[in-house]
Amino acid sequence: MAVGRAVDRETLLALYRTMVRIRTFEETAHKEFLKGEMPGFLHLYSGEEAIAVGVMSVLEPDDYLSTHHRGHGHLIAKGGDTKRMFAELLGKADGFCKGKGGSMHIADISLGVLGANGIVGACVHIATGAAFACQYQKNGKIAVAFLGDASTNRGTFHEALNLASIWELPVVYVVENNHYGVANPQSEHMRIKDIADRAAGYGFPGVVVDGNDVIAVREAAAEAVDRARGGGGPTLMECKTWRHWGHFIGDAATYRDPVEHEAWLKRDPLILCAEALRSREWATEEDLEKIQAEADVEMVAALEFAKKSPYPSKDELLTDVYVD
Ligand SMILES: Cc1ncc(C[n+]2csc(CCOP(=O)(O)OP(=O)(O)O)c2C)c(N)n1
Ligand SMILES: [Mg+2]
Repeated sequence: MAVGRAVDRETLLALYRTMVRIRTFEETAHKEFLKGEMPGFLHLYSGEEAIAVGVMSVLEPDDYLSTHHRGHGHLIAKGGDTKRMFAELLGKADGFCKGKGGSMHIADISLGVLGANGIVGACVHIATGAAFACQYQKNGKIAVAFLGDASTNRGTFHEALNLASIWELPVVYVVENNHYGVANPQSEHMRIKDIADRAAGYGFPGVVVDGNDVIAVREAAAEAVDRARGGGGPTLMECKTWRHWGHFIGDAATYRDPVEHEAWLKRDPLILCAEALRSREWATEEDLEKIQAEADVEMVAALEFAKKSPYPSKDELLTDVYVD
């Protein structure tokens, strides 16, 4: 999704549309999972859509990204086809990884998506390596890593940031701080309030961003992306946000304060973006309803396509698994 930098009517509508498509994808997957029709685990991105959409709106189509276990939104925002995504979630042959990756390992190299990843924090080193390749090849591309708050406690996160700093790599680290690592609140897994402060230890900028405000995310991302592409090195963007559901489907999230949860729900990124569109008189209620209706139609058709897709044949079992 490439749109101009200025937030005009068309741009904001495009951002809203992609957020609605991600939310509708996630809620459709949620219902399907609860019917027992989807194997594996699903970590829903609902509530965090403004981050993927805001960042992706200032990337070039062939820039790289790597993401984590909560990665559906990143692929959709980068242009991933929802039919092939549902097929992947169902383990079908038409999926992005021919059904072998599933929710946590969706990748599409043609879109620059180096993969979701079930290993917490692995996306950090993968994006850092990709950024090194971009610099080495002088191809003008950059890499972005999307990671969670808890994954910034891994040793490899610090090693990667140090190297990225020393080599001035064209990389942006986007921390999606939803304030929990599974059931552990941030206050119990680190002693600092702003994860952006960690960038100071490596001598590059760290910024705190309202992760539920797509315009704020886009503005901060534009600056970080320009710095990376212009040879200025990395940036750490900490986007404060909240997941609507538990860590994965099946986690009732009883460890969260219901009052805090309700307060965050009022700041749902879709609600904030719809308000921004209404207050500028850029969209009527009918416009917003039409966007939702289109997303509903898309996801029904995408799920239907995925259900009809065949399972991979047995002789495909080891294809694309080993490299000679
Ligand atoms: C290396 C590693 N350690 C632990 C786990 C188990 N695990 C899966 S998700 C998760 C928490 C991740 O929290 P955060 O990085 O904040 O991302 P969020 O789920 O909140 O988006 C953990 C500990 C794992 N998958 N990989
Ligand atoms: Mg988290």
